[in-house]
Amino acid sequence: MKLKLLLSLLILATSFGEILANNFAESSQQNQATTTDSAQLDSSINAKVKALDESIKTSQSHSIKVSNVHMPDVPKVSQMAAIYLTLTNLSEQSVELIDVNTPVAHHSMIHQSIEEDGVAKMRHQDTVQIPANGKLEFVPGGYHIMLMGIDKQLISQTFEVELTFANLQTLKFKVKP
Ligand SMILES: [Cu+2]
Repeated sequence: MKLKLLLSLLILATSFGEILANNFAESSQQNQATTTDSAQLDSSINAKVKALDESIKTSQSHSIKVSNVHMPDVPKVSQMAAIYLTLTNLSEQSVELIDVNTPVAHHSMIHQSIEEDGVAKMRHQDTVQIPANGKLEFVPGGYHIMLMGIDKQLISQTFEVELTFANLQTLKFKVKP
């Protein structure tokens, strides 16, 4: 009698164990499936971003000329730097600059220095226009490219800055410290 009970308990325990094992196998399979899905999604997103990147890269702006590039020495304690330059528009249409990027800084943006109530301030500009057959000068006290969170190591060597215009054409120029 006791042996029978023990035996049935054992059977019960064994089948319970099997169920557990099966459930575990199933759930780990599901996990695998999810991982594969997200990996596929990732690679398809990456492919799209890359394609977009390529299409922008192959479309360089020829209507804008960059000159007078200079960057004042960056004080040792500063995490910021300013770049000055002249953008000349050789086309018959005004061109809008919409973005600035460089690998040497966390953030790069267009700033305009202004004086408000006798206080010097810097105002962030989302975009700036370079007039048709004209130029836009980035000079101290006016427009500048502001680099924030700079990498001191990278900025001490020649580095590249990329401008993006409203038509998504880009233009790269070098800054020599
Ligand atoms: Cu600034």
